[in-house]
Amino acid sequence: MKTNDRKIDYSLYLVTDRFPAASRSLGEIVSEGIAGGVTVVQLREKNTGTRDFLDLALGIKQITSASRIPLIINDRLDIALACEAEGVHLGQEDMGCRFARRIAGRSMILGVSVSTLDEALAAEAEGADYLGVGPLFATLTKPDALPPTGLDLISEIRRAVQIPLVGIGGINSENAGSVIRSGADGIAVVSAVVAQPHPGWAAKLLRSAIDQARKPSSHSGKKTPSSKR
Ligand code: TZP
Ligand code: MG
Repeated sequence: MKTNDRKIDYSLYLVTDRFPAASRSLGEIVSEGIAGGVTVVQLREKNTGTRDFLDLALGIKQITSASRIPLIINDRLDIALACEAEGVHLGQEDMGCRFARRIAGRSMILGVSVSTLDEALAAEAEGADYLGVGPLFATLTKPDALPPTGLDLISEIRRAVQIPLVGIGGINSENAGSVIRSGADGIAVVSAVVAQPHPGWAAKLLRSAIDQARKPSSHSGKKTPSSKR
């Protein structure tokens, strides 16, 4: 299937991390998260050897495929291709989008992390399918994260690019609505699902915050910064 030809629902984008998951398997967390309303899963492994990463990816792919949820692999285009993931997510220090596209072909979803308007414009020009914008708020999950950008960055990028935007960094059910109201198509979370005792319930709470924020009445008279797609 050419995943890129169908519209991806970026509403609740789960990024995995084994550290806050404690003793729970990522498979359990992903399954429960999907049952609670996760719409995209990104497998993010920073310290895992290639063979183990691929094994894990193949296992998670079975879970996401069964629910028709796109799987995105962080950093590693080779792993994404090998496990037939729907996409790969690239940081500013990973392979540039233009080159990734040459290898990956048209059908693979390419996501790029951005922390500035210039990075967003460059990624869109290079053919990114969506942008991860942040860190919006302080986060303990990514020790090398840049200082929080705040929500203005989302609004600024929303006005300048047409591809979907996913806010990331320190997002929870309390602030998720503000991210959506600032113009994001979705929220990406690690600890707000992975570190929770009940990931499915945590996902449900986030989904209801997103749904609530999309209701016109929740903008208290403010115009919705609408996506130009
Ligand atoms: N990229 C920017 S912030 C971040 C990543 C992977 C970590 C987000 O984790 P959390 O727990 O949702 O703040
Ligand atoms: Mg990266």
